Amino acid sequence: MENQDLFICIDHVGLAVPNLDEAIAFHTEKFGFRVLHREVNEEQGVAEAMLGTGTQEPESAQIQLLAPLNEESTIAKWLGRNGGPGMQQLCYRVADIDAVCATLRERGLRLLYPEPKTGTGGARINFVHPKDAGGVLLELTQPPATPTH
Ligand code: CMX
Repeated sequence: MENQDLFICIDHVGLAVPNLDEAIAFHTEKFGFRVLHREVNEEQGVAEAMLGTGTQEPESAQIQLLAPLNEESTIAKWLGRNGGPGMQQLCYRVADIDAVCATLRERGLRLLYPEPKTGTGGARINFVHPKDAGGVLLELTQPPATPTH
């Protein structure tokens, strides 16, 4: 892939939080964000909410609140290591995740999954290992409505 075809935009920033309802209350009451979407993703071990200003159509970069479903959750582990809530990931939106993953692999970066898994709203997702992305866990997401070709 050509460099200009890799990423569309920043899709969201993911914040790890111990309690989803408390974090939603904080971000809506203090910052005026609106809850645009909520779901539980058992495979990822998270209860999550997507927040935005609600003033743009389509909504631009969103805030993703990620709370652990159990102690084995990646988010529980992250919260324990970090000592509390914080920024767990940065997510880029892509149009063709298979092509992007193949290109990044060719460039020597480690993708966490051999094939994309299911993320927010049925998106296809994968992650670049934080050690290969400047110390940031980098998610790639292809929203369901995005044509692959
Ligand atoms: N950001 C930056 N660095 C991170 C990190 C993160 N989110 N998570 C781990 N690391 C670092 C650790 O600090 C550690 O660094 P050191 O070796 O210097 O201490 C290194 O990566 C390896 O850590 P680890 O304990 O061996 O690895 P983990 O078991 O914590 O797993 C990772 C790390 C990235 C493989 C795991 O978090 C993962 O699979 N993430 C992808 C899935 C995910 O995050 N799901 C929740 C969100 C779901 C969604 O967005 O929909």
